[in-house]
Amino acid sequence: MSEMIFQQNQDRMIIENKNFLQKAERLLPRLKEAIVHPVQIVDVVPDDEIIHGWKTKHIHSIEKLPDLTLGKKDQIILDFNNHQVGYLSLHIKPVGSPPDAPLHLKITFGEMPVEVAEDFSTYNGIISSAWLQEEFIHIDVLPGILNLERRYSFRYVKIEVLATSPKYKVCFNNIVCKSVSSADTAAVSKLENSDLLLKRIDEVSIKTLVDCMQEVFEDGPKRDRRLWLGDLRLQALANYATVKNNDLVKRCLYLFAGTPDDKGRIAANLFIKPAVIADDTYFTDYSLFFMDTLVDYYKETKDTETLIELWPIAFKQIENTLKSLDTNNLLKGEGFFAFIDWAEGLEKETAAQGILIYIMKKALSIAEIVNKEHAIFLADKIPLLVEASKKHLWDSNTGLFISGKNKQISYASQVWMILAGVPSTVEAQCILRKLSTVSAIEPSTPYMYHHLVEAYIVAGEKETAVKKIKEYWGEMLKDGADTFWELYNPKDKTFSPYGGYLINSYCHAWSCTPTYLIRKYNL
Ligand code: RAM
Repeated sequence: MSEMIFQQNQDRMIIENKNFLQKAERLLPRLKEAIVHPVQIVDVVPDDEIIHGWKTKHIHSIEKLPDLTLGKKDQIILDFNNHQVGYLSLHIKPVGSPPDAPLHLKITFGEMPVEVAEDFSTYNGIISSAWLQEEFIHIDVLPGILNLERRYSFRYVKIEVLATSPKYKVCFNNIVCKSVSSADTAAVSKLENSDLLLKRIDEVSIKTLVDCMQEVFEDGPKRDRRLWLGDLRLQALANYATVKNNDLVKRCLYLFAGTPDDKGRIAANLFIKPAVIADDTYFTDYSLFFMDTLVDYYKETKDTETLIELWPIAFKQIENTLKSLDTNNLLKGEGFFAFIDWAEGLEKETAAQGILIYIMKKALSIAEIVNKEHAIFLADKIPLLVEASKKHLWDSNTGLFISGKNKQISYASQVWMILAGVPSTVEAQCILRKLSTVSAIEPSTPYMYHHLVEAYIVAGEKETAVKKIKEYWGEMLKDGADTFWELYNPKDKTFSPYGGYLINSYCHAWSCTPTYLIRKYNL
């Protein structure tokens, strides 16, 4: 289980920018709805060869089913054939004598077979079990229609009858899901690519993005169902390459810009209801990514007004981070708290330094348009940080970047230094080649894997980039992904930083980037 517990910052004060929040409110999207029906009844059966040890087995197709009548202790598992985000409703009729006791039901939702196979009481991890998707319901009046108020994220629905009475059973019909998303899939252009695996990866990436696009870009519709800045940055890129709902990116930028704290810091994530609330978690890397997301948004839309309005708060994140540099121009220990990846034991200083340089260069790419002094400042400062990285973080013995007191070698350090352009293209190629021959801390999320693929592209190694996408996201497909996952370690498919794979999210925004990579770089 990960030792990373997000810091609490309960003493901070939020300085709301009402104007920005109103702008965000005006950009609230209307959700598009679709009615979806289950297609078959399945069972889940153990199989050691399959991820998490469970696979589904076809029992009946829905049309061929005589009826769905269940008594006490009976259960069925419905398969909706693909991932859904939405609201379940079902009609329930009593069969037999008039119901002389309430109906007690348990309904469990699963993105993956394991969630409708294993008992949720076995989960004992560090984040709340309340995320596990199950409902216990009493129904007093029958016949009736059960409309579940909570939105769920699932492919499978298990209905268990916990109790009726000896005198009656219940019959279910009209089981439907009202699926919701704010994405406009009509805008997606056809992918001209003859590689069938890449096509399928592209398709599932888009499905992942679409299912995470709600009133904001959510990180995952099962969990955390909220707006995280690190996820937003990547979703925005996939969005530009596909559904092009650029106003949703703009809305999310204004939401973050509308809720800084008294130090000008942008929170790592926001809760949207009952009102916009900045979480008391701050990550140096995520705050910096506000600038990246803004610059990408500007480059995509040429919306100068938004750029000019949000530039000061974006630049503030750079200024805040620069205060943490030591006398050698390095980000060191105490001064910052970065996420980077969920990889256990990862030393983050070098990756964070790389992110800072990457962001400053990105800001410099358009600073002239907005603020000439900032452009001069950045142009002066960036070489100092690059030099410091080469001098103190490069290990000439191994030919790799190192991080922390123990000179740790990780993918994250190399990747972010390459993305920051610290090594030359030829050096980057050598680093990536060497990396696969040494023992290094590996990526543990599709999020870090995305950056690894980008590093190969920056190093001019397109073929390896494609190979990596196929190996990683392709393997997820083989393991049964309908949408791409939050966590995936092909060497340990039970991996969860939270203490149990039941709580992992199996439709996760930061995993949707292959569509961007394939389309943007013509892979
Ligand atoms: C988790 C979520 C989210 C991510 C943070 C750092 O809570 O998966 O996507 O941005 O971690």
